[in-house]
Amino acid sequence: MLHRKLLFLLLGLPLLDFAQPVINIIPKPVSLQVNPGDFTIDAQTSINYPVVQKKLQGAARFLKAGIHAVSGYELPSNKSGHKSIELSLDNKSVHGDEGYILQVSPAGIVIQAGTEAGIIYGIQSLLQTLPSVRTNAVLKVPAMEVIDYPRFKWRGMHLDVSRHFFSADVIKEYIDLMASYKMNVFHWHLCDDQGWRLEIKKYPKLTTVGAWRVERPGKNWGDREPAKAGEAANYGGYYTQEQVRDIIAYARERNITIIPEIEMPGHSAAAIAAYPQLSCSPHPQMVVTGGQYPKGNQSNYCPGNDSVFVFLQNVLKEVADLFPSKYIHIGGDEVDKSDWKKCPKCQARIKQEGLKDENELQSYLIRRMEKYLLKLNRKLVGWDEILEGGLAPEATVMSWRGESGGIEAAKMKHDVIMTPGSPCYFDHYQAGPEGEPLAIGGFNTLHKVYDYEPIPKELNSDEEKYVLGAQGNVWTEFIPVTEHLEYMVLPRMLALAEVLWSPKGSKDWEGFNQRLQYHFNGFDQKGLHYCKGNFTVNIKPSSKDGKLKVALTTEATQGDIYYTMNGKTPNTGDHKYREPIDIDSSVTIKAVTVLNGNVMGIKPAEQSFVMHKAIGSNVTYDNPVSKYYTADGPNSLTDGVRGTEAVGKYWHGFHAKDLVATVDLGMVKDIQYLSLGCLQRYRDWLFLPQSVLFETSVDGVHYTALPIITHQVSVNEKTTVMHDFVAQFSMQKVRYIRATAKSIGACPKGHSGEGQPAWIFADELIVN
Ligand code: TNX
Repeated sequence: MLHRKLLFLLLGLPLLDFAQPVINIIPKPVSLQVNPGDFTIDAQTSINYPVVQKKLQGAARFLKAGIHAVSGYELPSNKSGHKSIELSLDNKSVHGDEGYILQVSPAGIVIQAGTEAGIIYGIQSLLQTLPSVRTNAVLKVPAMEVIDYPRFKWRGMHLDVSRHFFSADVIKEYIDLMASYKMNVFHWHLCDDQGWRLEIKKYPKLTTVGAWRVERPGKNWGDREPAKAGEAANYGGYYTQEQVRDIIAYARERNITIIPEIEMPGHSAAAIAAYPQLSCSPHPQMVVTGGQYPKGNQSNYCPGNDSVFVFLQNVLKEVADLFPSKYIHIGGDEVDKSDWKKCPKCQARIKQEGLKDENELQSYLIRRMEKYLLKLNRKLVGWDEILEGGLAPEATVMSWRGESGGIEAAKMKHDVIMTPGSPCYFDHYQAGPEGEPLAIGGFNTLHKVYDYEPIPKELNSDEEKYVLGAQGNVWTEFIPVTEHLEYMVLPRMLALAEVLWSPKGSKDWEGFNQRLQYHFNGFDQKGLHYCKGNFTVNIKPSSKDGKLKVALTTEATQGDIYYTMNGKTPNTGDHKYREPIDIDSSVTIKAVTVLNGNVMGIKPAEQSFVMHKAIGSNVTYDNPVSKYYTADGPNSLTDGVRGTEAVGKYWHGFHAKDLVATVDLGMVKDIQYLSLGCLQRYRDWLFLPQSVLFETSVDGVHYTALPIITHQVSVNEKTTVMHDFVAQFSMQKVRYIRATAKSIGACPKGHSGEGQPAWIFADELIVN
């Protein structure tokens, strides 16, 4: 831009602004051409469609409501004598079932498609050129021609309403959000161990009993102790069939198909609480309160029992009567089959049907369900565990434990929906994770989602057609409220929408970032919660020639990074980051991204460095460090980079064992200070060691022990504690240091891992 201006000034030519209006449509259209001029929608603009095309009434209503929401206008329909927005189903050249053409010129707007769905998508694109909320702005739409259609036909979002319940209104909000970004499948996870959420007329107890559980306010999922006999249930809810019908109609108007999931044979403890005779050993049980299951709790239906099949078929019949979708999801994941091993009825079934084992018993159940669903003219979808023990003949597989289940199924010529935990689980962290609300774990950033390619390399061109698309999954163990739900979905769903809609070759992270700003603005105006986490600064240390440097980067392609080295919260008055920073003394770096004068991200990134006499020294361990927590390499204890509040960063983890580390300083040095930093984080099973012993040596053979160091932090302390075990002594000559951190052994009484091995997390071993 500057160059052009300079050129014009030098040539003495008038300065013309050729800047084109920016169109921010997400997902990016297949083809978008901006033309000169624009069209203004005013209160008289008429929404026109051929009267014979009755199907367009819904779309016209949808457009009218969309314009009303941002302007207050009540646009007339089919009124002559004024400029118009024409909707038309006549165009046969539009691509596919969901494609559309949107033409805007100063004379008017035309949206053409082969189907009502395409018209809806044309409208969604049009709405994304307008303000997001009611303003007094002139509704000026840039002249353009958009030709658009999706890459995949399954563009899904899932929502678990069992672990936490969300009202019918929230479901509609979720559907609206999906529809804005042209997602078209809503996978509704309606039941699980912690609550049954769908009214079934034939089995009223599913909701009078199964929809309600004892709440443990303020307790994290894994810490919620099971319900005691007689305790009153006080959390829950369900959808009546009438509400469901209303939601289905609402979704249909937005081209969203709802796929209901009725989990079986596992994850069914809520149904069993309502009807204990459905399990292998019927005895009363209460709906599960969270991540802890009381002893003897039954989560599985008994496939040895014929009346279980009667029940499941009756339920599926009502579900199929209610939901018009071709697909019905029957779950099938994570079945602990040990109860079946002990159950005489299950064992008799295995014998009688000539099954090999309990895996085949699960397949037997799934196949029977598939047969029944086919009779109802429906198709079965299940999680990838339905592959174990043999796949039902026409089943569609949802691949969640990575992509291998999906690959296997596609090679067997079965349809597949990709939803691998990484990056399709939107219950995982997306930023920090420091500063983010507590999540189940994992780390799926916006960029990671944007980079996702649903067709695995392992599939050839014949096989890849079995990949119908992909889906973002939102499990809600850690997501109790709507604001949090919005935050987990926004903006990752927008990235997935672009992955699933836009042509593979047109991916454009930079452009996506730019377009995203319009949508962030809209979320702000609508009061929607979202994560600005891709602006969080990543502080990345690296050492070169024994010198420590740090690079500051962000996923977001916009904004400038500012940082401090004096402990203060950074802002635009501080250092602007230009190149990697040399670290030559102990310091804490804090950094933020600033865009248009606003500090972005969720929390300033922060990293401490500590310079000491063991930097770069080799560390050897008597008990190996866990392969899951290797930090940034074998010498993490002596790299000068301190562990942070995030478990994954710079800590070495030891499971069920003491930490015994020997550091070789390479030469004899004068020292008078030793410390070992450790982390306690109750909910992650990390506990401070009960004590730390330092021993020093000159020759690596004869060691002298310093006094044992203990601490005062309770094992029941639930807030995160970073504690340094410090020894100070008169100057000694030392080359070798041995640190022994004694594990507490097992997780304490009352902890969700009571009696099971605790972890030690350590960093840094400071020598001075
Ligand atoms: C695994 S994904 C599950 C769910 C949990 C989820 C948490 C799947 C088929 N089963 O029951 O909610 O992990 O991320």
